[in-house]
Amino acid sequence: MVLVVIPTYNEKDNLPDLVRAVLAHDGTRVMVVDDQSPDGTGQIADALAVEFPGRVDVMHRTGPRGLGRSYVDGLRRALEGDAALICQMDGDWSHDPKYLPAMIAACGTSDVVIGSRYLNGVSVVNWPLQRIILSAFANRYIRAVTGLRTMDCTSGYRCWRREALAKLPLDKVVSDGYAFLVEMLFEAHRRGAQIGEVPIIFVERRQGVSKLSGGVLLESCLTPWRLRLRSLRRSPS
Ligand SMILES: Nc1nc2c(ncn2[C@@H]2O[C@H](COP(=O)(O)OP(=O)(O)OP(=O)(O)O)[C@@H](O)[C@H]2O)c(=O)[nH]1
Ligand SMILES: [Mg+2]
Repeated sequence: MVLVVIPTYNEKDNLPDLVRAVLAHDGTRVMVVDDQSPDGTGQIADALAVEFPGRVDVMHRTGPRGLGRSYVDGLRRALEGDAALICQMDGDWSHDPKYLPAMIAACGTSDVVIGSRYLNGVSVVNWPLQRIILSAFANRYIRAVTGLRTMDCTSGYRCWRREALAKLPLDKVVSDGYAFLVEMLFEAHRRGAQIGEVPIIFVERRQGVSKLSGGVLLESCLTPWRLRLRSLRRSPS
């Protein structure tokens, strides 16, 4: 059984079709991790759970919201169940469920499989040029600093063998957002996990409003270099 964990915050227009598209693949289940979305996504998820008994589970988080936190809670709950494979997927259609079969198949030879935007050049639709450059740069930077060889370290579309996921110190992961994804991958790599990648075409969200800014990424990736540059410029002349 494959469990697909989908964190949501204000995805009411995306969730019903997305869940149906996931469940169209045999042997899949969905866990929605909602952070009390003001738009009522949580109730829509509950209705889907009624519509698909035993195949949709909903976690209503309370307390501080956050994507990283939601993943930690959702993946922990997922590990309590009996899924052999546990996937992570955004709820805004950027991660098309049509790639699930290829990712699931690749788990035959990898401990974790990334739905990768950067295997054949750049496969991103609807991103402004500066965001593509930023993301590509960030990935090179991450590879150089961490020793990871993965082409797309910041993709949130992933499929884990449960044993590989269970080895991660999920409760110790501190970062949120993209850094959370990199940290998870790095911890898996350190534990000897075989990391695979399957090409996907990433399409920027169809509906709704983005909640994560590229600024977060920009900041965490550029700051060390900016400081270095500044200290060079300010060296005594
Ligand atoms: N549970 C939960 N989910 C969140 C939160 N913030 C974002 N999400 C969900 O996480 C997924 C990714 O969020 P996005 O806002 O699309 O972030 P992104 O894809 O990095 O940014 P864009 O490219 O601008 O869409 C979506 O399914 C969101 O609904 C949060 O605080 N809590
Ligand atoms: Mg998105």
